[in-house]
Amino acid sequence: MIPKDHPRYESLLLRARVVEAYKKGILADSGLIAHGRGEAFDYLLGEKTTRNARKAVKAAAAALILAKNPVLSVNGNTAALVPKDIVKLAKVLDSKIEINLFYRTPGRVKLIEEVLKDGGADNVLGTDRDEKGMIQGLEGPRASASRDGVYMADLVLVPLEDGDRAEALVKLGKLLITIDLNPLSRTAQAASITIVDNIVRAIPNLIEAVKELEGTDPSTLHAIVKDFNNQENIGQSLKKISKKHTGGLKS
Ligand code: PTJ
Repeated sequence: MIPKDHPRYESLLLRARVVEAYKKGILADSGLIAHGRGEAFDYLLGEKTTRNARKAVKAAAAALILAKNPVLSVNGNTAALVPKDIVKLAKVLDSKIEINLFYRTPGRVKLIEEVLKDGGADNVLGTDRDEKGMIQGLEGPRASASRDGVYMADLVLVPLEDGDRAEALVKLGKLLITIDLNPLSRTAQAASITIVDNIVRAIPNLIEAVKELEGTDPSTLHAIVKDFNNQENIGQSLKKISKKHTGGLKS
């Protein structure tokens, strides 16, 4: 039981959730390590959504609304932390959800499918029942994607993604949106839109942004996407970290 007045209450609550998901078999053991890395960056960023993360969310929402065939990719960490919100986002966008695991096992796929269905998903792609397409440049189970999902998608939202697969998806011409607390990760650098924020804040913010932008004319949406500069936005996250911890000293 975590005391509510603990200064790191929220952070400890998330830790407890990933540990529980690991014990249930939803989260990969490496998912715990990945979470720790994310936690460190979240701490450095002040554990709040920054102004530049909000900008990235707005651009991501506009791109998701414009996409013809968007797919939300779900891994163990996403299923552990935001299963219901992912389903909500898929519903407001009318998009598909696909399980894509780096450490793929039939058992984890089944458990994550159950978690998403319990969260309200009607259809979940990426299970072993799907017809598969192979993503060029990758090997092993990581290379396969659902033919009706990521393989055919024009836009993929891949939170907490491994760098190799992110780069391979970009090479296939897909618009890649990621959520990654590490602004320097290969995935953050490869994506067209990187939301440098904790997934537990980014997905609810995306739902709100999609609702706000719904009904906006496509030319305005295109302009929002075009005006967004990912490198500049990532640079602002890095500046935020250094300012926060050096009092803004210039070196
Ligand atoms: O469930 P699987 O088998 O698909 O495996 C998932 C992991 C995350 C283990 C796998 O994809 C992996 O090894 O990823 P990486 O390369 O460690 O990248 C994860 C990235 O997510 C890192 O840059 C972390 O900083 C970031 N991260 C971790 N927790 C969060 C996060 N970003 C946003 N919100 C978080 N809560």
